[in-house]
Amino acid sequence: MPITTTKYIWMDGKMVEWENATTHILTHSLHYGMGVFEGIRAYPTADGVAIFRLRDHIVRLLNSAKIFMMDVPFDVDELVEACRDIVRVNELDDGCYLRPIIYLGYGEMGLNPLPCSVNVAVAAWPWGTYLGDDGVNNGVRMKISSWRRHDPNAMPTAAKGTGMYINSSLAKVEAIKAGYDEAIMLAPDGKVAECTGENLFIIEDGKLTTPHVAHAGTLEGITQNTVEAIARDLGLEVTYEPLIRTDLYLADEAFLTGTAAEVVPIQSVDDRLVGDGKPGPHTKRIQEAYFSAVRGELPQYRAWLDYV
Ligand code: PPE
Repeated sequence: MPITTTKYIWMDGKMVEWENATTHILTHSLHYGMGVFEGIRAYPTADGVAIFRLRDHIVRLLNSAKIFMMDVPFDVDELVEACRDIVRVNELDDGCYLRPIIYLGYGEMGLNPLPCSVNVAVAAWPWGTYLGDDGVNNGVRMKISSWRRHDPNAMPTAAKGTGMYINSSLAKVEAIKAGYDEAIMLAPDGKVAECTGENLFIIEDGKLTTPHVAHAGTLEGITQNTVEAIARDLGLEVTYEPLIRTDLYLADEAFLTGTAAEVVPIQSVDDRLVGDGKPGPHTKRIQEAYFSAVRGELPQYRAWLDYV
């Protein structure tokens, strides 16, 4: 998806003009893929633009860095402030997507990352619906990928590491080339894990089920956690259980969750319609509540908003 440029990008504590926010070709992370990042959204609210679950994202970012043994020269509070600043200076009052990234910089080559400089940047730009407006309204067509999700002992799936997304991109390309919207990846043991950049839920008899990080090597989604809270508040049961592919084919409803994607109904999996192929009633209620919560319209979720 093309990027809409803004004025500034925060780099190592300074506001740098968008076109000057560049790095050297021998930047370590570019060669070996060891970087960590986050995707965060800010939404317009009645009280001004607010960043959704900002602190939770920054904590996950620093946890990812900890897993990779990156010594980050900024703490949670400083990075939270950097995110607020980047929305403010770019006057992104209608909302935006934020992309903090921690990467290993220029000056060292070779596979030992420990001597490398650790650099941090935060960009923000307006970003529309990730899987298209039609997907949000009518659902997306999914294909189970022939690419397995990472084994957590080969790649630490709890970390949102830049190089780990080769796996996601391979699955995404396979799905798109085959005429689908998005891929579902299975864990090495064949259980359902997640999508290329989203977690997923199924609903059966009004009960939600989603795979857990510990049994499927998924990323622990912040949107997944938000939806869990919303669904419980709507009186629905939520469990973290292993799923196999036919659970997806036979579910009453299914949807995926992610910061970029938000809440998107699943229309079909491997050409089997989920339910009647239309967004189901529980999915619609959850999706509506999610869109209201992020926009500050539901007081019970307002503590998740970080007003800029
Ligand atoms: N799994 C993966 C693999 C993943 O990348 C994401 C976020 C999720 C689950 C959902 O996590 P959360 O955003 O906390 O609910 N994917 C980010 C990157 C998307 C991109 O194209 O880049 C995102 O949604 O921002």
